[in-house]
Amino acid sequence: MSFKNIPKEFAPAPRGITLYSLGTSNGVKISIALSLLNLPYTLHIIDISKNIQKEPWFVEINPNGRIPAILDIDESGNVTNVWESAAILLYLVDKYDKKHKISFPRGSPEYLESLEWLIFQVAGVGPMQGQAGHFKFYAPEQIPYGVKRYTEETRRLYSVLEKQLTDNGSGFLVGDHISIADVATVGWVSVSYSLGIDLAKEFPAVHDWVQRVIDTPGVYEGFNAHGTWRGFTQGPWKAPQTPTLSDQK
Ligand SMILES: N[C@@H](CCC(=O)N[C@@H](CS)C(=O)NCC(=O)O)C(=O)O
Repeated sequence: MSFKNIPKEFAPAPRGITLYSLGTSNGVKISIALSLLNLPYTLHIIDISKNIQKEPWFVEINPNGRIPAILDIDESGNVTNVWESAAILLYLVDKYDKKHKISFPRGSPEYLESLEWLIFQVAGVGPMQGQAGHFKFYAPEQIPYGVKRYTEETRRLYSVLEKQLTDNGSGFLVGDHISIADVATVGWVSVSYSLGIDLAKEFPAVHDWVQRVIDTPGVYEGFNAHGTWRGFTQGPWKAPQTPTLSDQK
């Protein structure tokens, strides 16, 4: 693919990673991972309310016409195009996380576990919570059954997270440190207040985990890369008390 049709204002940087995204629960996954890995990147905000993601040039980058997507251009000008948030996270750690800061070595039990929780997010938490939000806020007619079904299914999935966090005991979903499993999930769980889910009361381990992930240096910046994350302005989350990446610079 030549990507010749990309409009000038959305042109990728000549070298390195260009991220096409927005501050949504799927969008922040990638900016958080890039921030945790301390990788420089060029960001193009895609305004999905204007359907930029459905324009032909964007559909060449993501055939599904959704954010996020990346282009990564190497020294020789070879372009790697990745779309679907979990595929992007896996690509980033495979290529740039040699020290396993947010991943685990291939072949280890934690590697497999992190895949399981990553896929649990993209196949479970994201779609179910997304539908709950759709029925509650965007459906042209109010269908109480739809709101109830998807909100209750979101709660059920959170109970699975609650058990995993309690059983794992490290404070993170997998192994002894933050990983792409946490990164993929936190953007969704951190806005669950809008569905009327009271994490502190209903899922205390999940509640504490969200704040712990936010407090991990780099995460706060990643959340805010596209503008202040609504979880910080409307939700119960606090800016980290511990030094953040930008404080350290
Ligand atoms: N499974 C996809 C979901 C991506 C997705 O649903 N993105 C939303 C924003 S959070 C989007 O682009 N919506 C606009 C649209 O559907 O046209 C992923 O994980 O990357």
